[in-house]
Amino acid sequence: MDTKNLGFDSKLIHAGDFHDEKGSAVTPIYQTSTFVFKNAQHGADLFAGKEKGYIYTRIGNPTIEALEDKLAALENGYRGIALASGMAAVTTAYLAFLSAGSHIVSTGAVYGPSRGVMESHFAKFGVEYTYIDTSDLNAIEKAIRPNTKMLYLETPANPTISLTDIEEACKIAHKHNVIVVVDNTFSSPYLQKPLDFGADVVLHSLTKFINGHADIVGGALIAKDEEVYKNLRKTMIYMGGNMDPHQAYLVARGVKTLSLRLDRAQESAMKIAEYLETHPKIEWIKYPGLESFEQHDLAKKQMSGFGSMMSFELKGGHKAGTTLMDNVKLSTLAVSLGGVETLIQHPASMTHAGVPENERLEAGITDGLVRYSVGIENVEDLIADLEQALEKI
Ligand code: LCS
Repeated sequence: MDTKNLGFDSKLIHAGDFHDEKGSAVTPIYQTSTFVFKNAQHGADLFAGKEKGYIYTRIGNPTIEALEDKLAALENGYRGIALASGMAAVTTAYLAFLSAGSHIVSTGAVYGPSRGVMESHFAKFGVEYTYIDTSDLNAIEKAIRPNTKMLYLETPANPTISLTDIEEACKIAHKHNVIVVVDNTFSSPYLQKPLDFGADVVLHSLTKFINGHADIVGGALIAKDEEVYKNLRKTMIYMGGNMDPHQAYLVARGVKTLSLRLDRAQESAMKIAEYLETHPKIEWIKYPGLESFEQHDLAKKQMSGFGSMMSFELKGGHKAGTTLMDNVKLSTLAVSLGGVETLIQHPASMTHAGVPENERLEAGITDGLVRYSVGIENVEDLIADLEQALEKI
């Protein structure tokens, strides 16, 4: 169905989906590793790109392609690529555009392994890196060198919630012919569309808001144009980080309620942030919807909602944080985020434990920082849960 002129919610339901010849109402799962050629010439034509069709699931599969087309439609992109995990998307993007002697400038407070794989593996192959606070546009300009090939942004960043002005950062990067990749995991296309602000590639951990039900791991890359797409697709095919058809089916099912889930979650997040902001045991809280959030205006400029992710530090630092996490009952103590259930975790000892301490602190990931991903439970229950756990501190 041509969904080009439809609204976002209609695209969530219909973009990319198809009915097969047997009349399935939803896109069926093509759980097959390989596809039958009609004859030798047909096989040769498919390989030569003379005919459109399917060859082998690592290269392409109808169920996976349906999801890729949906994601591309949601992000206003040219085409999408679905991958086995968010990290497969990260490493595929690095591999596609970086090589020995090239340089990447990246947000310091990115998801730990996105930084870890650069410092431990890509560096081995001669890729140079600079991690900075990309919310400071001057710092981006200063960090770019003649060999810089990629500006990698995560906004809001995991777990500091700091924002980068995508439009302005893209202007700086493009002046120097630097490609811009934006990890849009924390917002999802419902709240932020980086390609509309000039980004070249959007990256997702589909594990989070897009799937939304904490039951699969997946990733995606959405390209702004054909040239970028072809490079990414070829890299994915060679690297082998493809998604599985059953995984694609689950993501395509989960994403249909993205706007409904996020509307509820962000409404609750605002109430919880307001509750925590005035709580005597809270040292500070970062939530883009709060007037006190230093980048509140930037959030209003590039996001259509403030999301459901927040981070806060308790008075009493790490010890107070662990007491809170050990005493919550309704909020689940687990990593990951963006699901229907509320999750709480401690980045310094969990998701960002692999980042060296000095670099972690420099990126604003303090020892007592607690990350909270608001789900869709009743907000009164969530606040009551926090209240009883805060009393234990
Ligand atoms: N990008 C961001 C912003 C993420 O938060 C994550 C995972 C990834 C990429 C990697 O995606 P994955 O391979 O896990 O699908 N973030 C996690 C987190 O904060 N807790 O557990 C995983």
